[in-house]
Amino acid sequence: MNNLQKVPSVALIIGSSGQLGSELASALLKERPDQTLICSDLHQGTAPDGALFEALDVLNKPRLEDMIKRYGIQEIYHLAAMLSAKGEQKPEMAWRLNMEGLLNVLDLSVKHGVGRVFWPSSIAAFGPGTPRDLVPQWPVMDPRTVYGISKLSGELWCQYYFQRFGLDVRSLRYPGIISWRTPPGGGTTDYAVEIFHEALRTGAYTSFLQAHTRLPMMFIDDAVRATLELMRADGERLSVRTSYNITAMSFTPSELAEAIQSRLPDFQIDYCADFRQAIADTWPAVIDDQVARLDWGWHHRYDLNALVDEMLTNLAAASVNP
Ligand code: AKB
Repeated sequence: MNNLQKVPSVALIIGSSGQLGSELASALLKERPDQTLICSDLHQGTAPDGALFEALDVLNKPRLEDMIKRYGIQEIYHLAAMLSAKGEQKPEMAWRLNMEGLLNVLDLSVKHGVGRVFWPSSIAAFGPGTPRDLVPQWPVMDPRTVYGISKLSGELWCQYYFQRFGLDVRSLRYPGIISWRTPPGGGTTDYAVEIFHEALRTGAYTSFLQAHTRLPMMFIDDAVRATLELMRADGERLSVRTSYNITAMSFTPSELAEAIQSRLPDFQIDYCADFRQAIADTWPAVIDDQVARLDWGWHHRYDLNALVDEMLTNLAAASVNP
């Protein structure tokens, strides 16, 4: 079987207007230009050339079912979720969207024979009982946010659907994702994107996390590539059916600011921690992703310096040619 034949020809992204979904759509089309790709999000949005767009609330199960049947969906990327910081402000809504949305996707995938499902977990699934440094694949997991609880529960549901119904559902525990095209929305790691916009716009940034808060992070290109590599990996090689640890780098706001200052010497940072500090304090600093490296060959390409170069170069170019 050649590589193209391994890629399903009808795929659905749920949450395609978000930080990851928007870039994943382009990557999927590049991988298989002749596929039918349906992008969907809560509100009417756009899809890259070659893809279709349908408005979809993942909590509307009949509508999701209709789309799966109508298009003959073979692969689903279910990315719609409420992130950690926003979830603490709307806990009931976060739980409902994150859990009921996932259960709708899992249930309908079994019912209609969807071949493969991707669902993202997060470092938010860890908690204060998890080792802070070099978190192994199977540590204590005691999340303290609604988002984190939904991620841990979701991981177990994914494993349950795999074991009980044979649904080929795959998952990654993303660290903070840093992108320049589409911003994140409502996370604790969002400072690491905002800082670049403000560095170029005003030359100064006030971080909502303290200077020495170290968190795991990844550049968007690595996150998209990891997703596709996991989805194309031989299922026999996957020893984890909850969610794989993956990482690329860990840094603090002050280390990120220094890296920006080495390119923009006038850049100023100060610190005014808000409620997101308490969330970050329950998350680990460094992740051990050797199981992903062994099982399906994961390796990151972007370290802190490469990330800062990409962000500043691309954001500066985008502000000249919006
Ligand atoms: C968040 O900060 O909530 C997300 C995440 C780490 O899952 N970026």
